[in-house]
Amino acid sequence: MAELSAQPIAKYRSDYQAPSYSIETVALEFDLEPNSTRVTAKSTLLRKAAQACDLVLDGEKLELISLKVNQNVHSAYQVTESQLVISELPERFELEIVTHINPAENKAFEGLYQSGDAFCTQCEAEGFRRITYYLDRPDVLATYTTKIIADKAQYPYLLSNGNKVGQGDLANGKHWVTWQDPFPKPSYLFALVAGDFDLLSDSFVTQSGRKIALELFVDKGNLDRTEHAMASLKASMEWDEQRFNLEYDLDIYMIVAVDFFNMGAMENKGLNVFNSKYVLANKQSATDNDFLGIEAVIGHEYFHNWTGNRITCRDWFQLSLKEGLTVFRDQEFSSDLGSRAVNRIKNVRLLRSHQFAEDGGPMAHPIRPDKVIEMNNFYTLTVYEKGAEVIRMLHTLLGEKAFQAGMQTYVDRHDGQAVTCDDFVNAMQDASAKDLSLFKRWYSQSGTPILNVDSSYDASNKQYSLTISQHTPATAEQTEKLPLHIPVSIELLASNGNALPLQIKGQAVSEVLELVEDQQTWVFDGISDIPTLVMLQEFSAPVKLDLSYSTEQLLLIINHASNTFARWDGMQKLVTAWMVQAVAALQQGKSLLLDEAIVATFRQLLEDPSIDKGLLAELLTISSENEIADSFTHVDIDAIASARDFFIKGLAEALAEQFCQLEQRCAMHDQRTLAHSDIALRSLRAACLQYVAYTKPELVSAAYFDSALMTNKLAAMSAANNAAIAQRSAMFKDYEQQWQHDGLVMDKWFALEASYGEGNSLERVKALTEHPSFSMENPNRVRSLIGSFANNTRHFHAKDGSGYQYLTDILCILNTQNPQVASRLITPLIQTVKLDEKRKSMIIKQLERLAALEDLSKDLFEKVTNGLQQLQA
Ligand code: B3K
Ligand code: ZN
Repeated sequence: MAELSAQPIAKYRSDYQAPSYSIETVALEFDLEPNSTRVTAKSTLLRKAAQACDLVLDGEKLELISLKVNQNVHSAYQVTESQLVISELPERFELEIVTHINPAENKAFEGLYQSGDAFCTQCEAEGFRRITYYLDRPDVLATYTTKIIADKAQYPYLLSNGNKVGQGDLANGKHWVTWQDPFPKPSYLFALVAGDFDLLSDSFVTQSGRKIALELFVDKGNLDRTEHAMASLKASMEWDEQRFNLEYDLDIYMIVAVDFFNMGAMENKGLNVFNSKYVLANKQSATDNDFLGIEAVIGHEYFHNWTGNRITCRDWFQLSLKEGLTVFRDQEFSSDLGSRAVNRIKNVRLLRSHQFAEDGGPMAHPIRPDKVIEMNNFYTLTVYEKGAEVIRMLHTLLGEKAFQAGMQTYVDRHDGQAVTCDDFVNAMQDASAKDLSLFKRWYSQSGTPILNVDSSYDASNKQYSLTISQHTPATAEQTEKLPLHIPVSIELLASNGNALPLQIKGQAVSEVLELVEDQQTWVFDGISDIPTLVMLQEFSAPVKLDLSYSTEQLLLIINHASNTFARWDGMQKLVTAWMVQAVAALQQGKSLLLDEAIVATFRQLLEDPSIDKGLLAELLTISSENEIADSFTHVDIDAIASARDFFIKGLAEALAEQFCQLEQRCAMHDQRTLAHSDIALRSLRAACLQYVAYTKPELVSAAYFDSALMTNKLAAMSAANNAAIAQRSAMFKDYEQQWQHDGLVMDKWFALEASYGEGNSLERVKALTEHPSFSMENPNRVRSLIGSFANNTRHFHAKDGSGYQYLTDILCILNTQNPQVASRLITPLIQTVKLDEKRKSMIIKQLERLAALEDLSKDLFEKVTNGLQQLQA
């Protein structure tokens, strides 16, 4: 590996130290100008350390103008690239710091920056230090007052956290507004927005009768796309009262949608800033999935007000304290409002296709990481999604009632504090009297456990003996693994499909078995028939199963399991088993055959009028290549893609009539509303179109041109893309013509273009970077085009290495401009340890190229270093 000049330094969870000073109040004043904004920060500080000591403040890309202590110019300080160290301080004092910053030049979208003509901020995790010198860590909680001064014509709205307490005009065409946030908060929750917007106003009356003003700010001309976001906000407020008994606290809740944003949204106190992707939607411009995504993200940020803002993290290693819990809450919100089964299936797909890969890759980490170089690299599927699974396991072990009692204890104990994951589990333990000491290992151990199952049936004694053992394979950063506390929810099916009652020694027992040792055995009695074991109902734990089923057993599960998720999972097992043997056949040069049992299963489902439409759509949606890859120790990109294509095409031909009929029926019954029953019909129609494209492509084209709904148009385009039908180009041209003025809507088009497998995908993507709707500066555009190309497995992993080289070229550009986005895009290049040696050596070359960059960002440094280490081991 190339020599690096200044190696970034890692931080360790075990090194935590309480801050030497606390900050009680902060008064900020911003004089906003694009190229030189003046920031005055007056804080009151109190030394916490026993002995006199320096005050070490964080600061990046700041120009220090002046520094005063108790109103006197103070000269005992030193400035470095990332710190301001102040000496000779009294125990309690007022500190005044004036800095200049340049929002217009800030393309990293952290700190204060410009999105279009507006100013906005992003401070989590460590962006506040780009605004002023501060103790930029989550365990320093202060109350903020923020005065914003700006040109009145250009920036009629000046917003910050809390309640508006004053405003006025100034002589020079400027005006000012002052905000006060009564709730002490860490700096990462600070926000400021200034600009000219369209405003949607509404209100919500809380359970205690307080009227909250709700304000949604969007770019001018976008009001017709705001209704759903506002409805979602109100639904979130109501749901959190009903299910969690948590009420909103300020008098106003504001959301601002911006076009330039590195992630989905941000939960700043009382003033959420959102990527416009998670606000703007109407039926012409957005799909049902967009609508559902908006509902989930609006909910997620709102739920943070309690799980994140009122109770926050002591240090960033505890991130899952707020994120895992809040994802669990938003998942429950979506499931209570929509289809629980479909939501569960989608969440499990995400875990299996991407989080499991993270566990197996070079950036593996526990949900509470131990070592971090760049905090932004740890907003991961592991911290968020696996973190939510850990909360869900607690919920499964405790049940809703005890879980809610635990939440109440957590809130009562820790409101207004910055706490740890242990504090959360302790609250759950104390409220439920359940011993969770072993359960805490989920927070410290990385990797996906594998459960091995052994069973036997004793017909004469009517006993069924079940032995489950667990082991977690070593991960890149942690070799020693211990047994975990795993809830395993099971069902036993008799051969007629009936559920057999579970009893041990004559006593009825819970369907949730608690595995706490390396291996445990349960002997169920009164089992009158040789049972089929349904494992992991509702995916009760984020684990893999080492358990093989006969086709007959899987069919019994698919048709009779009581748990809907388990039925879907049975189908996954059936299809995956076929894929595994198909890949082996291809590798041996044999031809493929789709067995009749599989075709018959699909036929029966397609012809079953009673089946839930949303579930059927999921059953018909074949796992992605990433999901399938998870079943292999060596990944053969080409064979997996060919097997998957063969399967879909084979099914399309064998059941052509059924798919066409069902597609037409869905179209006919759809009332075109956003009711969940209509959403289910459209998703089933979309699933059918994927197959119909191979046999009746004209129906796909009709679905596009005959519908005004974006959901149907996109379903048709996606089907046309995958089956590469002749009608594709007319549809794509039409879309481009209609939407080229609107980058957000064009993102869908860019994503499909980049995933298209026909012709030279790489050249097409390169050419599209010159498209008038594309911009390398906009994170959404980059993710849609470049990110989708990196998931177009056949072309990204082209044998000549051209895909790797291109992604690396792009990463070299983004490295300096927007390291956070670069660091997300690199994932498909580093999660590659299971690939063949030839590809791995080409990837190593590209990673070495990045490592040699003189100004390699901390973000990429951490991933490139770990990536190389795993690939070269
Ligand atoms: N808390 C933010 C994410 C911040 C990411 C910083 N790189 C959004 C969320 O999870 O709700
Ligand atoms: Zn969050």
